[in-house]
Amino acid sequence: MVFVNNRDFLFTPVMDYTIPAEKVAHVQIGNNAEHALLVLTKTGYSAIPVLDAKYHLKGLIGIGMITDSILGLERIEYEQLADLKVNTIMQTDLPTIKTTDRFQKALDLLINHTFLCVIEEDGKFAGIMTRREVLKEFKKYIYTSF
Ligand code: 4BW
Repeated sequence: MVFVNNRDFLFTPVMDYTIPAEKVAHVQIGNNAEHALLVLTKTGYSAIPVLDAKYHLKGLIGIGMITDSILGLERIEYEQLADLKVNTIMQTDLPTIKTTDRFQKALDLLINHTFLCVIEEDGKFAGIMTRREVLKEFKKYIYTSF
């Protein structure tokens, strides 16, 4: 991507920076917490999207949410993992951006969130935009502009 030396990049489409859905680790809403913990541990990510069978975004699940849900009074109750469904412990109030949004909106949100889920007009999950991808673009911009 080539930027001129002005603020044009703020208005570029978010899809230019989006990791496509097929490359994003996710779990299904009906999965149990044990499966989610397995995916999180194997991929090394601290949080990943939760999708339904039609690939619509439903929430986010993270290691902290899982641990918190099985925290007993004196110990972590691992035996509960198999019976807990992802939809009962996931985070549902999450910021999202649309495929038609501009970079500037995502940039503002990425200050407080490590990644943003990108959705199509009908709610279908299109991918994620991460701080890493944005920093990589900024680096390219700075190195080629000054
Ligand atoms: O497996 C990894 N590969 C790479 N290349 N980098 C990783 C990996 N795991 C972590 N990282 C790095 C990235 O720089 O650590 C940062 C924090 O990871 P996180 O949050 O706490 O697991 C990563 O920063 P990022 O690329 O800007 O990603 C921000 C967040 O986006 C991650 C994770 O929650 C989510 N994420 C990123 N790529 C993902 C993903 N979730 C699912 N699938 C993916 N492909």
